[in-house]
Amino acid sequence: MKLIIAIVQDEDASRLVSSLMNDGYGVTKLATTGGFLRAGNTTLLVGVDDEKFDGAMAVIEKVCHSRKQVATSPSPVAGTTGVYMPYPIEVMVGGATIFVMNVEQFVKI
Ligand code: 2BA
Repeated sequence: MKLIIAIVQDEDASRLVSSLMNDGYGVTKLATTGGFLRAGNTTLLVGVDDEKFDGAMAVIEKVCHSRKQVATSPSPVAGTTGVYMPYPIEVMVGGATIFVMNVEQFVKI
């Protein structure tokens, strides 16, 4: 058995949960925040039997899209003023950031 930890954009999360559930996967949804953008994203925990792993990954790949987002970054100190001026930078986020772990034990009591 494997545990898929998938960090996805909020825009994709609802459809992804529905698609996984419809295909018979168990899903836990967590509200999370990205360290770089400091913006909300969604982390899904999906425990899957080995033979269903590829199917789950295919669903994630199908549903999650990459998008441009604008982050604000501080500029170098402007001249002699000592003032940092924020300026926008564009980053490409997603489709999904995925960690896969082997599950030693799965217990439901
Ligand atoms: P954030 O940390 O908010 O990052 C959002 C996007 O900003 C990233 O998209 C990437 O395109 C860009 N980015 C992140 N760190 C950067 C940096 N130091 N310099 C320049 N650009 C940077 P994704 O790579 O698709 O990541 C989406 C979200 O997945 C991340 O949101 C974070 O919540 C999570 N994530 C990504 N890599 C991770 C990792 N190694 N460990 C834990 N979480 C991770």
